Amino acid sequence: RIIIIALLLFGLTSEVSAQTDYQPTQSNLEARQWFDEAKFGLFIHWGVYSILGDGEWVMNNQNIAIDAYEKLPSFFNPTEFDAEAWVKMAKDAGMKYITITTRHHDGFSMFDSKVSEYNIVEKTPYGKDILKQLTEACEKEDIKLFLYYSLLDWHNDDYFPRGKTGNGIAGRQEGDWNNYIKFMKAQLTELLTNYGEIAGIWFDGDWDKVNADWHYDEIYKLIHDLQPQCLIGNNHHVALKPGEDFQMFERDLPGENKTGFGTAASDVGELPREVCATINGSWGFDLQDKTHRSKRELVQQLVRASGFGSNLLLNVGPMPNGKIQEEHVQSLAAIGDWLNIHGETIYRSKAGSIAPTDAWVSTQKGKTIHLHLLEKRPKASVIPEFKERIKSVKLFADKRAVKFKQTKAGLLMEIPEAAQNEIDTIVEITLK
Ligand code: JFZ
Repeated sequence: RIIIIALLLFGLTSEVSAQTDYQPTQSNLEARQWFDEAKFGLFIHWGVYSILGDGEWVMNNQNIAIDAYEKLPSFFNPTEFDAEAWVKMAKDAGMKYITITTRHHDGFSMFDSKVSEYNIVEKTPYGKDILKQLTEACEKEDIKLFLYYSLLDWHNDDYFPRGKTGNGIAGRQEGDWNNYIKFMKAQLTELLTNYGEIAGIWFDGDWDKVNADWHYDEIYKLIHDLQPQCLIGNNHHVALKPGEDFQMFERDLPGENKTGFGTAASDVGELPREVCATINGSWGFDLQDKTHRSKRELVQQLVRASGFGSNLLLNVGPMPNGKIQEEHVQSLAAIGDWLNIHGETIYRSKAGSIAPTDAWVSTQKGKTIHLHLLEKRPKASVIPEFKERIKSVKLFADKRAVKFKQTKAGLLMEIPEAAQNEIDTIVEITLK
């Protein structure tokens, strides 16, 4: 009897926080596999904050009162917005999916919502549903669409009590948390009902109220009931919770913690992985940010992510007119050029058996290992602790044979300096 009571108690308590009995459907497992092989996606941070050109946190950072911020939508008129152009840009960059902010922390819905008037159709002179346009363009171009959805909300009265952020924003004094949960469920239902197949929901903001009851059990179940294949991810920087289908790492490689909110190595799970990153220093459009990273850095980040068995979700913050800034368009085109030639070593690969270091990572497909040397090195290269039996070693670029020797020290290779590349020297090792 004691055992039965214990089991009952366990069943009851474990169900309050997550979708504990979650069994992914076949379609979900297939979607996970597709995602795992996709390797590269476009993140889009776009909202009424873009008008101010000071990032997506501007409401919080400038302590803009709710009633003042509410004037912003009346200035949002992206007459240059062209969904197809965005999707084509992503496709030409070698990206397989897009993740767009449907509602960021400012609480403004960038889609047609019947449960909140505070949305793009109701409140902007533009008056059209950009999400609808984007879903149609994605479908046409065979690009999958993920929806970023903020749990944290600086505008909704029912997001109360406030969390770590937004406390300088004048406005609301009280609210009903359960009502807020109900509201999110209603919006997620709209998103998963009115826009065709959605590849995933990308949650963010959990970290604002670490001990809040987000009702993930109901929310995750709702999503999987509406669209079983829909992949759920949550930018909460802790170990995976039941009901989630992939794990995300913000500005950090899996297991790294360079940003201070990275994920501990012990929290890295076995589900598909995704690293998200910016081209300059900002997610939302930032008029003054000139810190655009070079082609070398961006390609290397994609390669490193692959070497950690992870996708890279690379961000652009479109301008208020609907265009994407030229520097970022060019960066994406440059990565696309690189992938056109080297994509075979990235797409559908797994993390390779050669452990990553600062100087290299490896990707692998069956018996073929691609060793990516990310720094030029002396002619003779050593990969320590390499014990597998080798059939051949070649340069990926021209398939020229590489002289190699296997000794106690590891794998010794001779790669002439002239054959080495600034961005990535790829060595193709075929195992016996
Ligand atoms: C979050 C958002 O706040 C940000 O605007 C952007 O959307 C990014 C992709 O995700 O970034 C975070 C995440 C976690 C913390 C801070 C910002 N944190 O733990 O303090």
